[in-house]
Amino acid sequence: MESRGSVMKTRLDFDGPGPVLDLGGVMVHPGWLDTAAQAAMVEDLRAVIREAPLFQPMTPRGQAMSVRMTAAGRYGWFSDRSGYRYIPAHPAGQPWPPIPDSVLAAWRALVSQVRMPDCCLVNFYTGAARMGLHQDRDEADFGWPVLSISLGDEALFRVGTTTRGGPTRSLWLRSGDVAILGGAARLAFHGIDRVRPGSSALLPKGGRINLTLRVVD
Ligand code: MD6
Ligand code: FE
Repeated sequence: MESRGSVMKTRLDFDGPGPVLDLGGVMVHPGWLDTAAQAAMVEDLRAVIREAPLFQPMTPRGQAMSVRMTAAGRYGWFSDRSGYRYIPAHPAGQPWPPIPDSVLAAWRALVSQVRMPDCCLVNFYTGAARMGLHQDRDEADFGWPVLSISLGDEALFRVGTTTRGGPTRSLWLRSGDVAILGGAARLAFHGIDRVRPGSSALLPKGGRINLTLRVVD
């Protein structure tokens, strides 16, 4: 049993695609996207953000989240004083743009060629942003995994069990890594403790983008 808060060291000198890492049932594919694929995806995401600008959600308790967000697909995830939920349009009113094919390709390769995700949540982290431990449980069917893609600066990803307060393990996610929360780990608590500013050259102004693809309803 790993001690609480241990950081996996095995992948620190790892570069490029290779074996899948199992972080408490969360499957991590290091370097699944090569640099060219990452750059192409960022271009597609720039178009998404032009149509659906990043916004800063409020938690139900009324605090601004440190991560800025937007979305693509039939639904986007949203939070305000009324709670967490999926909404069919950007808060400014326009429909969410379609999920780029470059992003869907990862889902097709790793999850399903039949059922496409309903939502691609786009999270943008500056150096100070973090994401507290949470479960992704606003979707109707936990039989579908959540697929996550990391782009830009490295981030310390913490994964626990399905019970709050259980033991956790951590891993630095790098640009191009893909993580899948599925099966018994679908409802695992997880979060981002911090990002490492300047650790990637992918985004000219720095920062980190995390995409999560979900089947919503
Ligand atoms: C992040 N990720 O990597 C936060 N959720 O910035 C998530 O919250 C997440 O990585 C569901 C599935 C995979 C994830
Ligand atoms: Fe999550």
